[in-house]
Amino acid sequence: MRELLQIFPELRTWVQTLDLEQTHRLRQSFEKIPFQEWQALKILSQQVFKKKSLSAKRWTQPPCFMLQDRQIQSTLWQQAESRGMQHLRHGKVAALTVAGGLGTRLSFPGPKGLVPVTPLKRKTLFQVFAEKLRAIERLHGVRMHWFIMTSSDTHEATQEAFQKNHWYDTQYLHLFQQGVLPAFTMDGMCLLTHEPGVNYYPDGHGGVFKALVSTGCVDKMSAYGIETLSYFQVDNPLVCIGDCNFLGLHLNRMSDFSTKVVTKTSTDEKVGVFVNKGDVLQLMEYSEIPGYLSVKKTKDGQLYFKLGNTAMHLIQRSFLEAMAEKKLPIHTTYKAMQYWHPLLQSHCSASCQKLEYFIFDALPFAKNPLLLEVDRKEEFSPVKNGHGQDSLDTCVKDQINRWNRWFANCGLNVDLGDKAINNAHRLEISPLFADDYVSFKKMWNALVVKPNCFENLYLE
Ligand code: UD2
Repeated sequence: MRELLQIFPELRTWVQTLDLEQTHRLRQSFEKIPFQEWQALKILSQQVFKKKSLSAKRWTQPPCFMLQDRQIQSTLWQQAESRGMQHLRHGKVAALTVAGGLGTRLSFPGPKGLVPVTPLKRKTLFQVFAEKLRAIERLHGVRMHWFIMTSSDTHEATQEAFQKNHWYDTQYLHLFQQGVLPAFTMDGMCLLTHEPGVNYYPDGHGGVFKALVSTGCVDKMSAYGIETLSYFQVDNPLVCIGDCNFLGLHLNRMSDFSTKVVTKTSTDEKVGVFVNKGDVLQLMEYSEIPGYLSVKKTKDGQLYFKLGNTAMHLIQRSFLEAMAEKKLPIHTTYKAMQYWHPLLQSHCSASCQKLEYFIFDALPFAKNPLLLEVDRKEEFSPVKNGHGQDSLDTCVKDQINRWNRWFANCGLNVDLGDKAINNAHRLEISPLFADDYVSFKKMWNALVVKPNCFENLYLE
């Protein structure tokens, strides 16, 4: 404890009140993190609100395969699809979901993956993803391994839910826990528990690299012959997990790390944006980009930095492995947290410093990173907030709109009028029936008996 008290002298008085067993427990708790790392974290925690000087003068718009390029470069687009399909059908692709977050912002008591999101069947996000993966098996004749990163907050409940509901074949399901980081008060004291011990928190989705290696998941991927991971966040039920066009472009580019982007809807949309710093592609998180850059416009009045991060990536396994050795920057966010105050000898709640790694800080190390613009209406409607933007309401409405559009594109008269769009319980199409318009059209046309009423229609 002596060295630790050199880093945290504010604990000295309190530690003297502890008996041998308590002191041993506290030391063990601190030893989860190497001593050198504690020194670095302490220094970081004392740089509160120190804005990093961002020299943005060489920041430019990065190249991106935009929606209109699908027509302009249609041969490339089709060739990419067949290459991606081969890769997927040879079992070289697995799914990787980051699901360490709770549904707190939705006032949901458990893991976000257990939030019911579909309009009629109230399927959870995990069930929707499982059906998407089973649909890939039906379409391509290949069973996809699914790696799910959980955290100390979500692991048990997630594991229990999959065991109870049998959403996915356990032989192809791999849950692994991410690492942890401490948190600090605004004056640099690490948050403790009354046990006594250190309060640890999930280390951010950037913890995925180390966690995949330390839990042996990367070795499993290698043994299964998996070369590419289709990475997505647990909050977006519109994700297209087995996107062959995206896969083909990623492979053609020989990219380590590719991302789907959507054009930002407004300057205050809470998505990070891609920038080129010199010729290095990086992501500026919405909470960290300087205000004047987030509102910068082009001559024709469009946002200059408009390519929003959907957090849908294709990542090479070899790159995941390499990144586990790298030191990623630690990001600090400020949030109300509970902790035991050793000097006041009481429980406190105050705004504290939460530390996280971000996966997209791996971008500067990635070879040939690719950006692909996608249609937000078809692929991106995350559930983050209780109300307003990116809420359960907007997500249910976007799912209904998407399915109505498929019917309308097939020339079916589904004029459900405004009532339907506002009434979120009108129809639902399981990914097992179709997970995109092309397969919907094929499946619908193949239906011998076609339902003629869409009220509460469910197709599976
Ligand atoms: C994220 C991106 C934002 C944009 C948006 C798209 C960050 C910091 N911001 O915003 O730029 O791409 O998504 O929807 O990523 N998670 C873990 N473990 C952790 C922390 C998070 O698994 O320790 C997961 C969490 O379950 C969620 C995802 O990562 O699915 C992103 O969570 P967030 O709340 O950190 O970021 P968010 O959604 O505000």
